Amino acid sequence: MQRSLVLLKPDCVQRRLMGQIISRFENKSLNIVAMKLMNVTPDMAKQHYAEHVEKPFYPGLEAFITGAPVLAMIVEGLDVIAVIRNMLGATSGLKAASGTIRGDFSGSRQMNLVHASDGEEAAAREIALYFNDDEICGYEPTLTPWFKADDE
Ligand code: FUP
Repeated sequence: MQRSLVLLKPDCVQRRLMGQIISRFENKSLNIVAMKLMNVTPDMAKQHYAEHVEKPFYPGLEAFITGAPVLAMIVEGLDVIAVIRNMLGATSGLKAASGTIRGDFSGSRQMNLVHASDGEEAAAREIALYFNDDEICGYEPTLTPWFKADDE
């Protein structure tokens, strides 16, 4: 099992799309093991987007991500990092394929609704940035035998 840090960004919260996005993850049989509504501080934003801090678009990105609450989640599943990135679609909602979350709901490069970790190292770093260990509620779904075969 793998874990990914997912943020429903301020545009998702403000546009009342949280339920629809969470439903997509539940429909895919993914396991939500932590969740909290929170404000991202400028300091957290700089840590989260460390690779982008020097880029021209960073000030706007920080203002956006700190401008209203986010819903932070840890989502668990087989190959969940790649599975969720595929569900999100391309970074820009203008380029994301129809049927993906961004393709269906976003018409913007910045306001693309959802963040998800892009690799195992990023997932570990981002999970530690947003959650304490005692906020993570791992559990075995009782439907596991109907979600996947024993050898998967
Ligand atoms: P992603 O991994 O899909 O979140 O995308 P990136 O790490 O490339 O970018 C991080 C965030 O910066 C994206 F959610 C959108 C935003 N961004 C801009 O606002 N302008 C840009 O030119 C590029 C990215």
